[in-house]
Amino acid sequence: MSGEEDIVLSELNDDELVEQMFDDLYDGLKEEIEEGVNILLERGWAPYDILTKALVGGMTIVGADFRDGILFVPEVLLAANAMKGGMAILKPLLAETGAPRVGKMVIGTVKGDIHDIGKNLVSMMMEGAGFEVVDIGINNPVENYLEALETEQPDILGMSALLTTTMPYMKVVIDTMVEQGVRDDYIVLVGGAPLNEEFGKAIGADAYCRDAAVAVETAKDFVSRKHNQLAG
Ligand code: B1M
Repeated sequence: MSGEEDIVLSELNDDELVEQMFDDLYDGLKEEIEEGVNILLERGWAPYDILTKALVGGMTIVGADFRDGILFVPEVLLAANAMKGGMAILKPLLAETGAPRVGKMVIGTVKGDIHDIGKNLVSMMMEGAGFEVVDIGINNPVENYLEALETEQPDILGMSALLTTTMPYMKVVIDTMVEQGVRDDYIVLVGGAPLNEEFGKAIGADAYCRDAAVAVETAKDFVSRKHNQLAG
């Protein structure tokens, strides 16, 4: 361990630096993660590559050890905090593409669930692709979703859930939209690690999105179809 204190991030080559960032994320070292992100940017890495290869890559390792009981909630919170530090640097860069507004999305994590990293990533990528995003945060009861839809009038409703115990709540939201006669006014996209395509279909969503990149592609696809329908 003692040797690690001497590591100078800027002296590592790209592969070594990404490896080191995995370790730093694991150890919840926010400042080191921010420094690593800045170094990769200076070296000409695309913001999206830094996000997926260094940050999401590192979080995957954290997730596996959390599952296996090697890491516990406090450590994972620190890792999440370090990841957010890196994401904050990348956010404006991902949004900087100057793409014209292609649509609007309201997104939130469902009731009982406080995981927000994946949702935040989806929001960032959607903004980068030219969508206006209204993020209603975590732990949202159905009322919050309905209120945001009414106020914001988006094209898309996005819902995120990371727990097998909270994902069924997405159906509560969709069923309530059906009851109130507003389901077909919106494109409903759902995502989160425990979901799959079958689940998305079963609860009546328009699509399940495996990751943030798929969310962007799916959103673009549905919005252009909606606009074509309106034009026709
Ligand atoms: Co939690 N947690 N956690 N956790 N946590 C998981 C989800 C878990 C799989 C870990 C494990 O056991 N391996 C497990 C769930 C098991 C299950 O349900 N079967 C779990 C558990 C059990 C818990 C607690 C119950 C632990 C406890 O207290 N005993 C507790 C629950 C709290 C609650 O919500 N009520 C809990 C707490 C926490 C922390 C607070 C410590 C922290 C969250 C911090 C935060 O988010 N601010 C945390 C974390 C960090 C994780 C893991 C390690 C990482 C999640 C993450 O951020 N991944 C996670 C393990 C894992 O998933 N491998 C785990 C990175 C992120 C980029 O990926 O979120 O999948 P993801 O998002 C992706 C896609 O899924 C998709 O795009 C994203 C980007 O590509 N996507 C969407 C997500 N949402 C979308 C919405 C869309 C479209 C795509 O809408 C259009």
